[in-house]
Amino acid sequence: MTIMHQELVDRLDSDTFDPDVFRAAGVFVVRNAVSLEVMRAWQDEWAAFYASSLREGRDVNRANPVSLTESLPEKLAAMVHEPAFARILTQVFGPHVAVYNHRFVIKDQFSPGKVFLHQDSCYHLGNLNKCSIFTPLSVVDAANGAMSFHVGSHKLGVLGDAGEINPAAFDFSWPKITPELNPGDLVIMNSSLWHESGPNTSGVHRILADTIFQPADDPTGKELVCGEWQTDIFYSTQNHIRLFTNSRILKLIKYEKERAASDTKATS
Ligand SMILES: O=C(O)CCC(=O)C(=O)O
Ligand SMILES: [Fe+2]
Repeated sequence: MTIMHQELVDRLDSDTFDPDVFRAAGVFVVRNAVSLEVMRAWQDEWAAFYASSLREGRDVNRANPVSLTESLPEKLAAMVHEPAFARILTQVFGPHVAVYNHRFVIKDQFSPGKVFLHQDSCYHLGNLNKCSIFTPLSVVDAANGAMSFHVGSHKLGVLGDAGEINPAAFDFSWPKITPELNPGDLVIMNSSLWHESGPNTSGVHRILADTIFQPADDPTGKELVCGEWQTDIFYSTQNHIRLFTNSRILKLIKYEKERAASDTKATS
């Protein structure tokens, strides 16, 4: 039996993770999942890292300003091994789980803007069976740019291009939720789910870790979280353009080069 939309919205926010609700909703808010002691250690580490390496200015990624490019200190890189994640993930993926990517997405004075409506799967390599766990190290609310999730939208799968989704192009819509989060809460999201976020207007830093997990049989896995590796082959997702002899991106680069060359000719 399928669970109806309003019932799903009511059931996807709880102290207890429900894998059936997650499968139907594509998103689940787990309250009080990580102990405050663990959270405090991560927050202290973040505060020290921010003060020493980020506060005076940082290398903002032009394609995705909220995505932190600076490499994380060891304690924050090791967040992926928090047992609270494995307890949730084994209910989604089974006993063998690996990390696809671990990064921070932040809204401070250098990247306060909104993030357009999109899904993540179209940016991923390997198998499509992936999900993010968002871990708030700060309070997250509409005023500092909380994320919104379109409940159930993952059911459409991958939409065939990467970029801003036009919800008006569909003759149905999804309930949109914008959960307020406190440190200790987690959001788990199917990577095909549509999501977006508003600007940070309060100035209170919005700090989220975004860790993408997947079954351990995926050859793009970076680190094992629990169980055993289920693959003998691995490849790096770094600079994936190099994996093609010809592609959409390579064509765009070629056209861009040709255009720049003809612009130079025209002005000389
Ligand atoms: O930080 C946010 O609000 C969303 C970031 C995001 O969805 C992404 O980078 O894919
Ligand atoms: Fe995203």
